[in-house]
Amino acid sequence: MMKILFIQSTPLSAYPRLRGKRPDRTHLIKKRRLYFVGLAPAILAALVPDVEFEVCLETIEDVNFETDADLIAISAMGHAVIRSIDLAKEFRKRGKTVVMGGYMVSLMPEEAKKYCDSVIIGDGEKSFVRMVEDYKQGNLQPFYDIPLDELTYPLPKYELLTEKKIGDFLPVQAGRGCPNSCSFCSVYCLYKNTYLKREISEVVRDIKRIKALGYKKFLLLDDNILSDRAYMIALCAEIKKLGMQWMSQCSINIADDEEMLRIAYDSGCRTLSFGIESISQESLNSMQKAWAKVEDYSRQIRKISEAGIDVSTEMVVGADGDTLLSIERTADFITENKIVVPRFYILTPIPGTVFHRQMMEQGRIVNDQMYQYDGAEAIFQPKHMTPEQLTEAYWKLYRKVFSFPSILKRTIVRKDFWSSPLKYLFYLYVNFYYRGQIRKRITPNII
Ligand code: B12
Ligand code: SF4
Repeated sequence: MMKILFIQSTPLSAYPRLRGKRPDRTHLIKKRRLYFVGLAPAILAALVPDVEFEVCLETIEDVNFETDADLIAISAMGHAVIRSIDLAKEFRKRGKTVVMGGYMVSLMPEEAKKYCDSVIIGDGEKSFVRMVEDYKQGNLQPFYDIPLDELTYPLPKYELLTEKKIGDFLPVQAGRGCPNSCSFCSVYCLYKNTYLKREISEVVRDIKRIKALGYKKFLLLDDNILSDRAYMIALCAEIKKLGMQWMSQCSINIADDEEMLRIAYDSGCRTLSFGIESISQESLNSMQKAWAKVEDYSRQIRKISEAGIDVSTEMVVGADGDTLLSIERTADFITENKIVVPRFYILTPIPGTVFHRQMMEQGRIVNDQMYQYDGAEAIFQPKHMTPEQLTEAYWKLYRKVFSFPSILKRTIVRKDFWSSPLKYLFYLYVNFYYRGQIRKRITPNII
């Protein structure tokens, strides 16, 4: 029987553990537990049931270079691609056939192909099956890019994930893509404005399986579950029957749709993450995100919280409207709005995105070593500061948001603490965990 080893590589930390040393990017980020796991290996394994499929999540497991697998399949997210390339080189040195896929290599297939035998561009559902067939026939092609006209796949092999040290929830996906066009976004870059959604019965099948495996929660991995309102309403109606809790991400405009908020909560939605990006409207406008309104943020966050759904946020610093002062004030915004799990990145022009093209055209890229683009260091010339000032302002912001006073105000010193003490104590734990990451200058998003 043919055997595939699938590896989800881990990123390299930009900074060594000891403070004060120069960044060296040789330190693999390792964790005892990976709370959020991706769905790609479970789907790919299900697509080729006649193949033995082994999964290595490198953040929590070591790669077995002595494997007897015939084919090494490596996935790459963002800057972890540099580790994927190192792995590809090492396996090829050992005489293995290596294929790569995932978001990052889909944005830079020609570059990725230099290091492996074959690259899958975009969705893998059709391409991967063809690739495995071709491999068996000794006819592997350099690139596979078979677009999907509908999104459908067999029941993911969740057992490949449940045996690992992961969180108390499993991933499900209802759709891919997003109708918005934010200039920095890899999702927009791959899917443009399309939204591929699965049959609701198929999504429900997966959730039922998760429930049967003993889980009470799931993570809906969609980029924006609000992409199709009617679909979301119909999906929530089915999810509600299953009595599970779930979390996901969507655009903050859900706050202005009371009916949708109620339906989501009733179906078990308890946490939503929002890419609110910036407290500068000028910055939002510069990112093709003018539909988001800073003046509405506080009210919207309150509305969502009042509906019983916890708010987590993702923000970027360094866009054209940002100043050193606005970045500093972002910390106050987070504390005042009691965001329980805030995350930040330095705005980064990922090759392939509209923002990258803009920065190239304007001659503002100051570091063209794309493998260093980890969202924790400025690599372009911001409008109102130097790149070095931006990097420093970013870490200062993180330190302030994860200072003891801010952590306490956002988690346990709040009026609604006694409504759900265990939940807020859990958030307190997550905040302390993040604080530890920040002290090592690791962007705290890999848990
Ligand atoms: C879950 C998730 C995580 C988890 C899990 C990571 C893990 N180690 O398993 C956490 C939260 C830890 C995480 C961390 C990071 N993530 Co992440 N993550 C996701 C998320 C939300 C879902 C991934 C998923 O399962 N999707 C569903 C599956 C089915 O889709 P898929 O992964 O694209 O896989 C399909 C195809 O791409 C293809 N495929 C994928 N891999 C491979 C490999 C081979 C060999 C083949 C043949 C095919 C193939 O087949 C699949 C079926 O079609 C995506 C957003 C998204 N919607 O996908 C972001 C996303 C992939 N992450 C992203 C980033 C940037 C990161 C970080 C680098 C963030 C950071 N700055 O630190 C880190 C890197 C961590 C790492 N180990 O590499 C970006 C990637 C952008 C880019 N240009 O690459 C995304 C797209 C988010 C975004 N909107 O920007 N992430
Ligand atoms: S709303 Fe989110 S997923 Fe959609 S294009 Fe903007 S950043 Fe990307």
